[in-house]
Amino acid sequence: MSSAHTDTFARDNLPAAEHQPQYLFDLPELQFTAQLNCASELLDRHILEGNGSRICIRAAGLSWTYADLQDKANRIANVLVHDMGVVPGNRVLLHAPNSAMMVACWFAVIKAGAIAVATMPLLRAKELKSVIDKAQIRHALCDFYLAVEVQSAAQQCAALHTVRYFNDDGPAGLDAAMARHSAFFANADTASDDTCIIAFTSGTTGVPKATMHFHRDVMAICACWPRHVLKPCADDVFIGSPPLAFTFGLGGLVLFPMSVGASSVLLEKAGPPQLLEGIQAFGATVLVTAPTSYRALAPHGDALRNSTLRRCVSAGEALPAATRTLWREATGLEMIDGIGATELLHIFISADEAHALPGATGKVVPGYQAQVVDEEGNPVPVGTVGKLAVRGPTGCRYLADERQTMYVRNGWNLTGDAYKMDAEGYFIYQARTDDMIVSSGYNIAGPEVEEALLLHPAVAECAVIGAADEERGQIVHAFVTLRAGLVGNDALVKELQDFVKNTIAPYKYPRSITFVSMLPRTQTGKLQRFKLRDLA
Ligand code: 3UK
Repeated sequence: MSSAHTDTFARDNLPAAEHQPQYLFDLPELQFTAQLNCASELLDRHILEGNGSRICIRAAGLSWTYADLQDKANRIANVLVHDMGVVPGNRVLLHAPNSAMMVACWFAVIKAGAIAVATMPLLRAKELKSVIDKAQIRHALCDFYLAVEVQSAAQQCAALHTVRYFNDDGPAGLDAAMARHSAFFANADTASDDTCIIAFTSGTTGVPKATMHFHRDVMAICACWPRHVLKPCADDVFIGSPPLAFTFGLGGLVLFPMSVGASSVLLEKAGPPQLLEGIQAFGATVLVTAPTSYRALAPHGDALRNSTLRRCVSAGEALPAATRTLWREATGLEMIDGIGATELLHIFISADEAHALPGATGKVVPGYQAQVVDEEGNPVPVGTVGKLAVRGPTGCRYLADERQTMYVRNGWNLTGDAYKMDAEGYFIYQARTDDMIVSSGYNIAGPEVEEALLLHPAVAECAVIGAADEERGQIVHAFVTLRAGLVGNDALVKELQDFVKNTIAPYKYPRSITFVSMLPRTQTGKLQRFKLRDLA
């Protein structure tokens, strides 16, 4: 295996071999060649196989074939190498909403053997600066529409010296530079273990961690969950909400559709109204979004029931059984839940429609192994709550970060989730390990109380946390948003409390309930429980 990286930053900052997880490559589809550039596999291959005229990306007023995307990506790769001085191994910042140009830039970076560092479009200069400093970034490709924050970050980061904007009509813009360059580009001959993406975790607290993923990792995630669970075909039309800077979005909206020659609809804004409109306008067949988005879309079930939609993927947060039922009753469609993590790149426990078990995430995805362990890392008996441990072809490699030894223990990735496994091998989510509520000595998982509350017709959304309490250590405190037209009062508090007591073990009921108009969430759709803890 010979690395193409003349800039050895990524390799120099990998965790020591003994701190990396154990990797599994047992499946025949996980046999990778020593030299591998994932852009050749996901993009150029389709043109070589005669499928260049198939649609690859669609967006409002835009339709690119695979050949179109290759043309753009090759031109941008030439701009990167010849105008901007990018060499293999350099990190390139990508900052844009989900769009066709964002995807072209991503492939250009990969083709050049550089490392794509995609960032959420809502990041402010201060947050961009921490990404730029941590990944030591000198080059950036950004949407002109986000130029203000990027320029302000660039002023504070001396190292960032070349920034090109797309959607900038001026002579210095990326589009003008692309026109001056050839549409041919010979991809860098990267090693399968050359890093090609650095993904920042969307952690709800603390300093963001940078995870490093190789060309082979990108191909490995395409060979595992989509191939064995989602089973997409070339005629599928993907649509969804997660940003491409979130690996849930990168996989679900770019890598997986392209791995089978399908197409993807990219929406710059992807709230429930835009998703609904997009599904209808583009004839989408696969929807990729988070549980809250399914709850918000459910009232439009009739429109969706008669649409082209056939598969619905939920990840990022636990899918409450009540949401699964709501969606099935509204649309006639069973959901595909899956737990993934930035550290493992994508989904490793999931179940297809036929194997879905309400309240469970699913079974381990072929290619991965998972177990529930105790504090010492020993497997616990079936039905016992413990820490989720996973290993497979992908795994955690933090860039120069002491937290590596917390995430990887004895070769297993510890995701920070409390789970139990049943006798059939279904994994049942409890809570984040640090979110378990301990009240009067009882362990209570907030999501279980949330599940119960969601079954009540007045509840639109809810979040349950442990609030400090002198007598009991912690008490169960629920934040509830009500369905349109309803008002919260003491009578409703009492009604919800009684409802929970009648649904699950009474000691788990929320002793305190606050009605709120909305719940705090990250840009990846995750509940920010720490913000609620501060409130409580
Ligand atoms: C939680 C889930 C229960 C869980 C992600 C799909 O979410 C992704 O990555 P992040 O690094 O967060 C990882 C953590 O999120 N989680 C995600 N999915 C589920 N909990 N059920 C689920 N279905 O705490 C996990 O440890 O932001 C998801 C694909 C790629 C991803 N990066």
